[in-house]
Amino acid sequence: MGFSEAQEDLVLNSWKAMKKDSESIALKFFFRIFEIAPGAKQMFSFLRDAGDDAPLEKHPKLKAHAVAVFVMACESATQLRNTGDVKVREATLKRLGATHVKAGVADAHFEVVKTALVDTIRDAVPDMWTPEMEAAWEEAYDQLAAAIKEEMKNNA
Ligand code: HEM
Ligand code: ISQ
Repeated sequence: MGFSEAQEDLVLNSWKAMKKDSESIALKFFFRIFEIAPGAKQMFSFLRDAGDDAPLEKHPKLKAHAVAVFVMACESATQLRNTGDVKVREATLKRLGATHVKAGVADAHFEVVKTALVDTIRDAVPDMWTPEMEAAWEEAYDQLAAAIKEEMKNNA
């Protein structure tokens, strides 16, 4: 499937609308992942190290990582529209492959994170939300996930 300029716009415009609330959106994204897959919490070293009752919103890495997922999906949308392919910068991809292998992330987790991402966006911009917007985010995410999974295989 080709990725059109209209699809890129759907992704970029909704992210633009969410950006000012990226702090609370990052938290919601995280909580949604743990609602769907409670066991995933154990994989995040910065949560383990902090102890069970440390408030999640105090974790500096949490917001940065969550926002990075959104930003990378946006970059993926732009690349898909421009070239029909997703190329993550090699150094970044190597790091992501290594981090995720080390954390014990499996293929099924990528579906969990995709659902959490889509749920979070739908909640954040309900007035903009359309099936076309959902499909555009899913395609951008899937292509990005495929690049990371491929690198994870090389790392295993
Ligand atoms: C760490 C992005 C999928 C779990 C990270 C980091 C980024 C990131 C940017 C920060 C560390 C680094 O840069 O190496 C992404 C993207 C994904 C994705 C773009 C999909 C397209 C997943 C999935 C899981 C997951 C499916 C499983 C639930 C983790 C964990 C860490 C991490 C456990 C390490 C946190 C730590 O212990 O420091 N991810 N991720 N990620 N991610 Fe993901
Ligand atoms: C890291 N990888 C995937 C999803 C995430 C969501 C929130 C914070 C960090 C993450």
